[in-house]
Amino acid sequence: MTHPAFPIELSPELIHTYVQDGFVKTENVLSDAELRNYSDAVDREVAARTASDTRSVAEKTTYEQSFIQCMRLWETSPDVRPLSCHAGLAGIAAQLLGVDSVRLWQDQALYKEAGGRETTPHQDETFWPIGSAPLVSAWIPFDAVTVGNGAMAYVPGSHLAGALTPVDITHRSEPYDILRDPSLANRNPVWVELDPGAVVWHHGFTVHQAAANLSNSTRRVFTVVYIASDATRTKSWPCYPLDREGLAVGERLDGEGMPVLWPPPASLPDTPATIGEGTGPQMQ
Ligand SMILES: O=C(O)CCC(=O)C(=O)O
Repeated sequence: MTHPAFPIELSPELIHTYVQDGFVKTENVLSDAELRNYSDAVDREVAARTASDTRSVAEKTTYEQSFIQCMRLWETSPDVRPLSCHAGLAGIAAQLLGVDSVRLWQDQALYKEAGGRETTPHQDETFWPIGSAPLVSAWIPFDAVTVGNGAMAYVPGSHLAGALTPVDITHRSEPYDILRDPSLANRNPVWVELDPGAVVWHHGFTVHQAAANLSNSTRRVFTVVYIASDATRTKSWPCYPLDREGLAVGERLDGEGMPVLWPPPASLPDTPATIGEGTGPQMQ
């Protein structure tokens, strides 16, 4: 089988860093023009979806104080779709996961408002009924991020521990203190500051958190989560993207809400016929 050339080819050293640490930074992935176009498009979509919410940060729930979360923007915004389906990003995801093909698991805006609280340390993949399928997140800031305005921190090698106790990042119940999990052997999270255009990638089981936003402006971040195309549903518990496609336990992830993004499709995927509940805040 022949594969298309990757638009952005990673060095073996970068891939090794990801395999070893469970996270890696890639510089200069998006040009200034792309950042401008995509951030304008995401800003517009977030503004449209949150127009009726006039609450201050202090009036929001603990979860909402971490970020404004809008999901599946590619489904409602043709202007965001080229970012969610970006061949360069999807090709990087395939290289990091070491697979021939990846599909979209989800995209979302995570806008941490000025004064927003930290994001509680957690693992992502324990939230979803997909077992330990190869899964990687691209965390794409539109502006420079520092520890002072909401940068992420990752526990190196924590992905190798596999699924730990899920953390209730909504704070509806007391969240598990995952940083104290014995399998992490008191390893400390490493903060990653980024220039615009850079992207940081993390494995589905990497323990990560984000700092509070102590600055005067919103930390604007977009994330795209990729999963190996042959992943299957492993549990029956409710999960919007899988339930929408009517997928039973054991079935392969497939359907118009989870398009294959690498190898790149001939044209951008169409808007799914069913855009329903899944666009607002959810555990991520
Ligand atoms: O941006 C944040 O505050 C948290 C992001 C996160 O947890 C993720 O992308 O998995």
